[in-house]
Amino acid sequence: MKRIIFSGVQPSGNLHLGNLLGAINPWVNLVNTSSNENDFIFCIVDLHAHTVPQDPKLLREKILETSAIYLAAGIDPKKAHVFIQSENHDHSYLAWLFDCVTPYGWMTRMTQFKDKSAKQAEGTTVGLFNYPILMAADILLYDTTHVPVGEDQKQHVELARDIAEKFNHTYGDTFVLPEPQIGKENARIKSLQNPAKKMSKSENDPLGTVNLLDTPDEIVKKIKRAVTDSGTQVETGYDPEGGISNLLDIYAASTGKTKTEAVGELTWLQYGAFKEKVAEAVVAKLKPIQDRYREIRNDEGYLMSILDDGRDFSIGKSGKKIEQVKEKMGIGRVG
Ligand code: AQP
Repeated sequence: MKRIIFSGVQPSGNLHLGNLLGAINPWVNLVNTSSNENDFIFCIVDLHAHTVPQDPKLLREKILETSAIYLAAGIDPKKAHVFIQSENHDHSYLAWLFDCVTPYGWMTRMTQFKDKSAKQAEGTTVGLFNYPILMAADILLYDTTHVPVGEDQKQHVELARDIAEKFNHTYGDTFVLPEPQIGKENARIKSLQNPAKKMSKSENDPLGTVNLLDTPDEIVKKIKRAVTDSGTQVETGYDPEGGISNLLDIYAASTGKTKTEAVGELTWLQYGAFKEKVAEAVVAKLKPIQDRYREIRNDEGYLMSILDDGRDFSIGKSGKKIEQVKEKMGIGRVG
C-alpha cells in the first residue's frame, strides 16, 4: 500500500541534536529505505513558531536555516517535498474548520500545552493551546498515513486521528487516519543540564542544548559541562533517567550504534574521558552536515527552487482536499 509520510520542525530557534537524532535522521533513513511509490512531505512549520513570541527578522532567517538543515542532513529533494507551511494557506483554513469540530475537552488533555504554558505563564496565547489542531490540519490535508515524530509528539498525532474520525463520522469519509511512527531509532535526547527535561529550542540554559550549527569548541565545552550521575566513571548500573544515560544515547545515535553497544564500549571510562568520546562522536556527526549546510546557504537559488517546488506540490495536493471539505461542510458557493 502506498504510504504518505508527513512531518515537520518549527523554526522557532536553533535546531538541536534532539531535532536531528529524534526526527530528521529517522526521516532520512525512511526516505532512503523506502520504495519509490511512497510520498514524503517535510514541512517547515513556521505558523507553529508563533505559539511563543518571535523576533520577525530572526524567524525569517530561521525558516531558511531550518530548510537548509533538512537538506544538509540528507533529505533528498528528488525523493521528498520540502515546503514552508505559511506559503500554503490551506493549513490555517482547515485548522479553523477543525477548531469548530474538536471538543474543547480533548484539548485540555494535551500534556505539551501544560508544560509549555507553565514556561510562558501570563504570556500563554490561545495559539499555544490550539496548535495541535493546526498540526492536525497539516497532517490530514495530505491523506498522510504515517507521521514520524519523537515520543513527545505522539499525543498530538493521536489527536489528529481523533479529529479525522470525528469529521468522517459527522460528514462522511474525507480524511485518512494517520499513525504516529516512532521507531526504536528515534532517540529521545534530554537537556545536558537537566536530564529530567527534553533538549529543547526554548531551553533557557544555553549549556543544555547542542545546536546543529555549534562550532566544535562549543560542542566540546557543552558536553564537558554536562551533568553526570553521582559517581566518577561510567557504570553498567547507570541511572536510566540520568545524565550518563543521556550521553550514552547521544553517543549511540551519533555513531549509529545501539545503546547496548555504546555501554559495552564505554563502561568503566572515567567521566572526563567518556565525555571526550561523546564530544568527538557529536563533532564527527555534525561536521559533514555543517559543511553541506554552508554550501546550500551559499547557493540561495538552489534552496529557493526546492522550496518553490515544494510549495507548488503542497498547494496542488491540499487544494483538492479543501474543495472536498467545503462541499461536505456546506461552505462557500457551489462550483
Ligand atoms: N529532545 C528531543 N529528542 C528527540 N526528539 C525531539 N524533537 C524535539 N525535541 C526532541 C522532535 O523534533 C521534531 C520537531 O519538533 P518541533 O521543533 O516541531 O517541536 P518541539 O518538539 O516542541 O521541539 P523543541 O525543540 O522542544 O522546540 P520548542 O522548545 O520550541 O518547543 C518532533 O518530531 C519532535 O518529536
